[in-house]
Amino acid sequence: MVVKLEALLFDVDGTLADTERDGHRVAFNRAFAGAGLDWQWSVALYEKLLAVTGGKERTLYYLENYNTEFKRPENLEEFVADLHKSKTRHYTNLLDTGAIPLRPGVLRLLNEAKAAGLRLAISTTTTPANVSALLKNTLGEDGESWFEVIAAGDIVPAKKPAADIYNYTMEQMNLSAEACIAFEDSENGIRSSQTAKLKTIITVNGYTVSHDFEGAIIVLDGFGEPDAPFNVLKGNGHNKDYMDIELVKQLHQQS
Ligand code: XBP
Ligand code: MG
Repeated sequence: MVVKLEALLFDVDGTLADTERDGHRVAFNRAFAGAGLDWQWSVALYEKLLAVTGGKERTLYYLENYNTEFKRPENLEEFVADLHKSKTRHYTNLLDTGAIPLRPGVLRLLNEAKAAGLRLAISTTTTPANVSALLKNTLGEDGESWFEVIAAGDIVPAKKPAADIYNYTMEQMNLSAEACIAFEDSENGIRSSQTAKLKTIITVNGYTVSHDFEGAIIVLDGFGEPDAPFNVLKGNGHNKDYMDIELVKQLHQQS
């Protein structure tokens, strides 16, 4: 017997909002320029860098693989941490201008979930300040209160694809994986949610469309809206045109 669905666990970057190309990437470049560095992360290079989650981890990965010429300061970790603090300021400032909206269908789905009495949480590798800024600028000043748990960033030692952030979220909510469903957009994301034994709904974006989503219960090109249907890339859409709570429940019941 399938356990009743109690909670929806959301990834942020790429899932709730398309933040990477025009948000995080731009903020990294502004931080680099501000620090007098000539590093430029193009749209194409950033796709490769997204192999690693976490901004500090991604910067180190860049230096190790794409900028080996750079003369590293002795205190590299501290240098990267300072750079990343500046990146976070640029990113949250960018969000404060309203530059990044929620993906179509997200607001409707969150409202439906609340009305249906489902519990909501966030499980992300991004920095907590980034989540606050996104939720405030899209849902309103009380945006964070829509979510019972906001698990983010360095709160767990190992970022996605490790399962830690999802396990942490479920522990906080005192829920088993069977009672939850995860929403993700990337391969690192689904590896994390699947290792935590969560059924996972995927909505892809430009950066993740060719990722491997083996084991996802469904892969969609978006959440869809009544006047803008989604396309099912893999799985059974149960004759629906857009993601609503009925479909979420149907997908959760699927074995
Ligand atoms: C998101 C990330 C984050 C952001 C940047 O991955 O990898 O690193 O790109 O955020 P996911 P920070 O959507 O799988 O959680 O710079 O704050 O780390
Ligand atoms: Mg993501």
